[in-house]
Amino acid sequence: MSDTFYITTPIYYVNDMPHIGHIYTTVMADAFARYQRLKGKKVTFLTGTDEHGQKIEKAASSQGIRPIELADRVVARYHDLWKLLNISHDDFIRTSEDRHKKAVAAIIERITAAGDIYKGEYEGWYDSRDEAFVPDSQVKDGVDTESGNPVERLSESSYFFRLSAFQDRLLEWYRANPECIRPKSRYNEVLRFVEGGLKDLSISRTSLSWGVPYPGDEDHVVYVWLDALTNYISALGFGSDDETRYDEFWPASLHLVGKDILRFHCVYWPAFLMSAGLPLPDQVFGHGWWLQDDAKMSKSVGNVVRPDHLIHRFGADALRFFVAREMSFGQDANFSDEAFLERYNADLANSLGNTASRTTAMMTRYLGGLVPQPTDEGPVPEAAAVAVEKYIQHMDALEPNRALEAAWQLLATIDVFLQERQPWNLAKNGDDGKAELDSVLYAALEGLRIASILAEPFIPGIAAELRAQLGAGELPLDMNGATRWGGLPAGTRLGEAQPLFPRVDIKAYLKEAEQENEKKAEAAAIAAGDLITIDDFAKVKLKVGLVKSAEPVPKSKKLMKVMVDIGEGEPRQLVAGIGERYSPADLVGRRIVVVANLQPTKLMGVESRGMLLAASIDGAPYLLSADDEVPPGTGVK
Ligand code: ME8
Repeated sequence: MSDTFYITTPIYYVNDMPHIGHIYTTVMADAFARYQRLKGKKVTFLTGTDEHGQKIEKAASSQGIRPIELADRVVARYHDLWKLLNISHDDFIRTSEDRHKKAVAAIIERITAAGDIYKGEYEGWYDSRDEAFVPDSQVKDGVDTESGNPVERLSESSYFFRLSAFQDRLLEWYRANPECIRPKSRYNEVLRFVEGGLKDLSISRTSLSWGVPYPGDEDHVVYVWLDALTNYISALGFGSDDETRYDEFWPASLHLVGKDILRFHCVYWPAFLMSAGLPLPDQVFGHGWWLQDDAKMSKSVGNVVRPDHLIHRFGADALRFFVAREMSFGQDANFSDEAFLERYNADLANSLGNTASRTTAMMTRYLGGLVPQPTDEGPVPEAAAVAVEKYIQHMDALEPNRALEAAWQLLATIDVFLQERQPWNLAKNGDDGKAELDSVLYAALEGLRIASILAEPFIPGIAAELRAQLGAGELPLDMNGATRWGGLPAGTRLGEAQPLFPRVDIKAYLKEAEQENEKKAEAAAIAAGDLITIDDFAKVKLKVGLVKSAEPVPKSKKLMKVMVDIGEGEPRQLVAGIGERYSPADLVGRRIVVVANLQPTKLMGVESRGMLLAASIDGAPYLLSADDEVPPGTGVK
């Protein structure tokens, strides 16, 4: 078995800010990378950004900046986010880097030499306003359904990759390597697709300038997928003067991707590599989709998705844990605050946090914080051995949620064991209870130490904190440390105890989340341009009016009939809901502000030909007034 492990995430587009989906893939890749390091593998973990193409060019121009400026901005966001989430990538590749361009040129040279590239005409739907081709799937009745622009059938010169010639070789590869695509359902999907036949692939554009220049033909740039997929070898120095890392780490052990881009990774990429005479990746895993309820529903309690907020409030590890534990790897899952909070309280605050804090508190109280010498640790060593074995099996089989389940079974065993043995009672029995007390607390400590190793790939920050609290901070951190019971030496002094995950009041949190979300929605509506123009405002004719007379509308508590001089000769009759705060005597002689061009209406059978303006405090009206020197009928702007 190889002693290296090379894992990659997709490189993310820079026309969009990172969101929960990008976080998910990267966190899972990080967990696998960390796990392989614990096993002693030499790991390279790569992530990065996909910066070329029309979408990015367009997004940049709509913001009035150059594509590279947009890319720099979004890349900075990714760097910050990965730091915040404790992502342990070894490299970050950007397709705008020279090392990448060199690798793209090198792979194209090899594919060309193999005779798999020819020049032809690419025909498609062209949007002349945006100066770009639009995918067939996006066109309906001669219109681009995304931009609304008209499109026309056009063709341009393009280089093509002879993908059609690779059908048999690809099918052979899939059949000889039934694990090369996972999960199984996706393997079958890809197989069916390729069995259906393959079309040659356009790999260059002349209608685009933001891309890797096509080697030897400056009219063309390399079209997106050949450019993007090559990142996996360009980061290893392929095509550079020094290919040692490429030689050491290629082929990749695992390309982790979302199911949306499986086909590119399982059809195009292996075909490019075959043509170039390069080894194929060991495995591509297409994970499922995080779903969230639509924006409207997200306002309702429990469906507010706010990863930034969750990280800020509960810490990176809580979010990392949730996404890893909640989603069955490979399937879709729904993201909701409610599910997050429930798991947080049950698995983190309770199973992990509470078991740890009870153990360390008893250690301090009964044993002065010094790790005791055990004699009989009960069922915990066996439970630990089982948990570790299952954990390793599931991690190796890419079932991270099940690996976590196994680790948490160990925590449950410790919890039940403490309940049964009741160290608080043993402590009361003086010397008689001492040997058992020592053993029980040792078992809990050692079980927690092992659990902290299993948890490390998923919650590295808290796992380190827990190890420090257990006095295990200096012990080597690797899987051997998990498989060996008794790693925590007697006499070790425990670190300072701190709560790991304080419990959350779910109801209060959700209420607060909902309120914040409403505020955000309002702000977003304003930001999105839900503003009125000065012309909109000018439609409302406001005038200063002098109240001539006022009387209550019969049978109404609130309504008042008011006659107002607004400079029209005859006073206007208005009906206003101000009777509870103002009497007729308060009103007569007052200068108020009136909406003069409101459609007339009837209130309690009385005609009202306008509206007066009042501030409203909890529904109670406070009239707006004008200074005495303003003549009735003066316009208000
Ligand atoms: O496709 N649930 O970049 P991209 C789970 N640049 N994962 C999700 C997700 C969701 N709702 N949304 C996104 C690209 N993802 C290309 C890739 S690779 C050579 C080029 C994750 O920014 C998932 O991993 O659109 C998906 O494959 C990826 O983000 C797409 O990121």
